[in-house]
Amino acid sequence: MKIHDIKVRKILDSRGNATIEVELATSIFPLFRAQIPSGASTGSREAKVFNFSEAHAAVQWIRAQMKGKSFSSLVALDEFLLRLDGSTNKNKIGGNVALGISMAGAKALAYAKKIEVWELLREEFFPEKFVPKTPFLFANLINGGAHATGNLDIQEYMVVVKPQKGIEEAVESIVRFYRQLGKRLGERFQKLLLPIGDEGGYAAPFTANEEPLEILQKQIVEDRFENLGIAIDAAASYFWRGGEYEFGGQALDSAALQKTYLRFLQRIPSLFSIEDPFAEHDRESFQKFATQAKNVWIVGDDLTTTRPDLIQQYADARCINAVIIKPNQVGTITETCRAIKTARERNLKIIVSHRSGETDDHFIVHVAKASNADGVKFGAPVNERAGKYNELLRIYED
Ligand code: 2PG
Ligand code: MG
Repeated sequence: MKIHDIKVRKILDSRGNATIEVELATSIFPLFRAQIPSGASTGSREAKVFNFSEAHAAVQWIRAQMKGKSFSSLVALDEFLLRLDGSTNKNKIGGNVALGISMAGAKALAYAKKIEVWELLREEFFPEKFVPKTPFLFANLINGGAHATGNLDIQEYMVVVKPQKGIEEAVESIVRFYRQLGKRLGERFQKLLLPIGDEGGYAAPFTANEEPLEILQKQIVEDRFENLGIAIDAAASYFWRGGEYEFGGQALDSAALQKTYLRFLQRIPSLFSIEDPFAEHDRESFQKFATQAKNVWIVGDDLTTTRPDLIQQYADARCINAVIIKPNQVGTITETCRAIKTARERNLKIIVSHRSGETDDHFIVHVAKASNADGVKFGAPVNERAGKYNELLRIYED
């Protein structure tokens, strides 16, 4: 595949904020496009995000270097980009620009081979044999923290389907749960219309961080949802106030916050996974918590930012046993897949995730399928997020 031209345009994400779309013209006929999502609660070690004018300038320069070059694999294309950049955080070419070219390149290469994108990724990065699985479906149904107005410090309250009969049934139970939750919350807060957060989850006027957990647990039991669990993303860097955590209107030290989580785990039997329970620099608390909380997924996100070196470091220090994978945190699909491999070699659970500012591009579902991920994490199954569920239904169909 030979690169003829690269273009970047300004588009909107699901929050109505500007993001970019990269368009690749190659020796293969159609144009290949990739859209880049954006985060609200970002880890400090994520790849640099260029604004549109920076992205435009970067693309002019990259185009001059890549025009007329041929690539027969995604690794070769991404390695070329990595050499052009030469930094750890895509300072020079921008993580969003690099990812756009990488994703559009993957689409072009798959098209040329007449295969699906996930098949291309599997061939290049995950050729080993495995028993294919339907991933756990993490759906963020109650939004707090940086994703909503309201009093919740915890950013995400997720319901998790552990599929038993395949993808269609899994998606169907999320939809049913979401609708019934809306009804329950409407009655509880006596509102016809509930406020909605950035990821389509409800953002009702809860008064305590524990309240949504109790409501979700109650609904699982009373409405007899089988195979459902609960997960939270604390995104704790966002309530860290230089020395203490501001949580539920109180200033807590790390030990007190840890105790709070242990109490949640004891009182909410379906809760099995906690993402970013502590701020990204609070490594010791992750370690202590991991020894105390048994059979719990302790998930790194802002902590690890999809970087193979950080995943290795925190897995080896036993801070985490699961990891969030978001391609735009690191900046190319090759690095994303290497991050997954690093995590898998250390027996971490792998959850491929969307961002709070999403686009129509469903590439992450292909990353999940190619790598046989343990979980996928999306928002509520409505509006702009429905497309991710639809891509799941398509490519995980039996
Ligand atoms: C997270 C994500 C996705 P953001 O923290 O896990 O839900 O949020 O994209 O704002 O970083
Ligand atoms: Mg997170």
